[in-house]
Amino acid sequence: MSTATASEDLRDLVQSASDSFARATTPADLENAKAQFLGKAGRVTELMKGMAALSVDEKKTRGAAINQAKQAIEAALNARRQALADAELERQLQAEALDVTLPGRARGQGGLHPVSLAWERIEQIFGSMGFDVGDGPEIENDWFNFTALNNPPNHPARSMQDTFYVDMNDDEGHPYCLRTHTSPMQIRYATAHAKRHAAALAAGEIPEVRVIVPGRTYRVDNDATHSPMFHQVEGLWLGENVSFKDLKVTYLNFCKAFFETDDLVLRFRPSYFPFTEPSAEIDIQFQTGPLAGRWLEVSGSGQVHPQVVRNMGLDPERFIGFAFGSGIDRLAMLRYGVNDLRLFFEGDVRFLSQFR
Ligand code: 2U9
Repeated sequence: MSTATASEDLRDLVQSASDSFARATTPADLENAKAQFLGKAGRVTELMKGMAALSVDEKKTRGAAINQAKQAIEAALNARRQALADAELERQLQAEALDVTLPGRARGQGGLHPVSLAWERIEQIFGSMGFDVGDGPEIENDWFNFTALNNPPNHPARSMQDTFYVDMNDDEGHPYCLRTHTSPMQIRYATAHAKRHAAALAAGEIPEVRVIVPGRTYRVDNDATHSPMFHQVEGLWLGENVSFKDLKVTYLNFCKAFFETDDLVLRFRPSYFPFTEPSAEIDIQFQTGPLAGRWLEVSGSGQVHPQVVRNMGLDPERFIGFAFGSGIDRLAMLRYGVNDLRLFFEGDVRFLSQFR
């Protein structure tokens, strides 16, 4: 074999390796191609083995030439590896590319539920008249939900028909229930403020209790005007000389602010509640607008029963005042012109989106 032929051979080998590497389009292809040339049974190893029969001088020249070819093949391999890695990176960048010129995906705008809107307005309006806002448990015991509020032991309100009972008894052996009104919280509120009251009394003052309690309440009831879960706001104002006149002024001012009109009148109709004496239903009549001329019942009310004042740990000879209870859902229906209570609880976006 002449030297010229031998080095031509090697050039062909390098060329053939480069071509083979160029045809590889994945790293796996490329590793296979590498094995054919640089592997244990590869063409370069074969050439090395073929040197066994050569003379020492020939081995030197031939060995150096093969080494040179091997280095060229390795350089071609590395270049191809780099090219494939670059291409892969480019492919990933393309796949993950963001088109910042695309229009954004619109997110539907949410809003408060009409009952929440009414609830917030109620807190704001009574807050401006000096009322604190109370908040308490929705699962109550018999004392706070019934007894403290002067409900006789066999009062129908306690019956299974009206009240959701919880399968667990309190210390007195009475079952817990879902509160049927927010009044139990007024009892809790007054009890929690007993120290403040005692301190004021010791200083020769009569402290006030002036609080509203908005919240969820529960009764076994379900039709167009009743829902098993509904919302109430109850107010309580006790002091030295808080009278029915204060009730009338307070509730009238509330209505004017809540309904955003001065064109309305109130009417008090005698009624009965165990926790108030005397008691009255409050009706309102708008003088203008779509509801004008009709008497609409909006609240129960009354002077707090002396026994209930006593049950709050206060002396009924010193503390007198009024309480009222209104349905927030009903107030919201009147305020926003909704004719079916059930619309509030169905979660239909077509209905709810009208209030945002
Ligand atoms: C205490 C003492 C008395 C709250 C009152 C009513 C009258 C009343 C109903 C109206 C519609 C409930 O949502 S409704 O079904 N409520 O008629 N509530 S007086 O009286 C109290 C509250 C707390 C300590």
